[in-house]
Amino acid sequence: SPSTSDGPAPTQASPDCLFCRLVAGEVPADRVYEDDDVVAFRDVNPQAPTHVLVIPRAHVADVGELALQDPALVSAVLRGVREVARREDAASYRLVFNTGPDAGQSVPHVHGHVLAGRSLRWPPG
Ligand code: DGP
Repeated sequence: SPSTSDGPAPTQASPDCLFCRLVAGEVPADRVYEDDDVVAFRDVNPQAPTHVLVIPRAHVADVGELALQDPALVSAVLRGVREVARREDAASYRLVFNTGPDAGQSVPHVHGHVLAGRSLRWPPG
C-alpha cells in the first residue's frame, strides 16, 4: 500500500466516526447532493449563506490521505463541489479542507467546505 495511514481501509465505515454515521443515515443532515461516491450536506454551523460540506462516503481521515489512497475519489469530491456550487447558483465560492487540529479540523473524515453567497475575505482567520 502507498499509504502511511494507520487508519482503516478507505472503503470501511468507522462506527465511531460522526460523518460515517451521517453517510449511513444514523445522523440527520440536510443533504443538497449525493451520488455513489460522495454526500454533500449543509454545515450545522454555517459561516456563509451557502456552507455545504462535501465528503466521500468512504472513511478517510484527510484530503492528503485521500489523494494517496484513492485519487479518483478526490476527483469525485471535486465534482461534487462543482455540482453543489451549480445547485446553489454560486458563480464564486471558496473550497476549504482544514487539515489537522491546528488548522481547525475537528472531524477526522475528509470534508471540503463550500462557502458562498457573500463576499469572502482573504486571508481567512
Ligand atoms: P472542521 O472544523 O473543518 O473539521 O469542520 C467540521 C464542520 O462540521 C464544522 O463546520 C461543523 C460541522 N459539523 C459538525 N458536526 C456536524 C453535524 O452533526 N452535522 C452537520 N451538518 N455538520 C456538522
